[in-house]
Parts: sequence; structure tokens; C-alpha cells
Amino acid sequence: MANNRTFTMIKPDAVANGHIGAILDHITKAGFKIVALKYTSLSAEKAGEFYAVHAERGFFADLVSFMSSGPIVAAILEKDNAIEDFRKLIGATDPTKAEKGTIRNLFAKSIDANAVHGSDSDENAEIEGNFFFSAFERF
Ligand code: RTP
Ligand code: MG
Repeated sequence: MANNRTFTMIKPDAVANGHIGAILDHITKAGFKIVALKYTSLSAEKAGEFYAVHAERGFFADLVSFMSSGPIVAAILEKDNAIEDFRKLIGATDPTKAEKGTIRNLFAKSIDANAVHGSDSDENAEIEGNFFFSAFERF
């Protein structure tokens, strides 16, 4: 993936609470173009693989259990400076610390159920996009 792309998921809490449309609207209004999109879910095994970098952390079991608790929306987004701009748009991991108007401020309930994922580097955006999408599913 070029360095103008990032990967996101709308997490199970935001899907269950009916926020898919509002969050995608927020993302596209901020100037991101959707170049791949999928409504799907993660098994516990797949969630563990996706977040393998956190395997040794105390919150890992809760993270895996939450991320496999219901459907999610996966997407690849394109914009100049995509990684950094998207992390700004979603706000801090803990929604109580997320800036006003950010997606986590608007839609997240807790540090576990924090509405969205955003890649933290170009390298991880590439890996995460490939985790969900084949070459035929991205534009
Ligand atoms: P994400 O990967 O989902 O976009 O979240 P993030 O970069 O903001 O945060 P990260 O450090 O990658 O952590 C992944 C997810 O694990 C949960 N977490 N819980 N209790 C805790 O201290 C803690 N720290 C992280 C969060 O749900 C976070 O989104
Ligand atoms: Mg992260």
C-alpha cells in the first residue's frame, strides 16, 4: 500500500450501536476516499492474529474477546498523509481523553469499546489491508 493509504475497522461496539453510516460519513467528509470496504467479522483466532503485537499485554484477552464479539466493517482509506491524519480524526485510544469532535469522542464508550481502529504506520497499514482484502477487492 502506498504511504497515502491507511486501514481502518469500525469495531463491534460502533456496528452494534448503529454508527456505521455516521462514521463512514465522518471519514469521507474529512477527505478520505474509500478504496476497499467490507462488512465481516473476526474469529477469536483471527482477532489474535490481527493484534498479535499486543499478545504480551494485560489487555490482550479482553481485546481479542471484544474484537470477535460481533460484526465489524473493514476499509482501506486514501488521502495525503493518511496515517497521521486518520489518527488525528479518530482521537486518543481512551475516549475520555479523545479530543472533542473526534470519532472516538463522538462514538466510543470505553477504552475497550473504542469504535474504530486506525493503522499506526505505513508498514502496518499495508499488512492490515492485506489481512482483509485481496487485489480484486481494492481500487
Ligand atoms: P487500535 O490499534 O485499535 O487503533 O487502537 P490504538 O492504536 O489507539 O491502541 P493500541 O495501543 O494499538 O491498542 C489496541 C487496543 O487495545 C485496547 N487497549 N486497552 N486497557 C488498556 O490499557 C488498553 N490499551 C489498549 C484498546 O481497545 C485499543 O484500541
Ligand atoms: Mg493500534
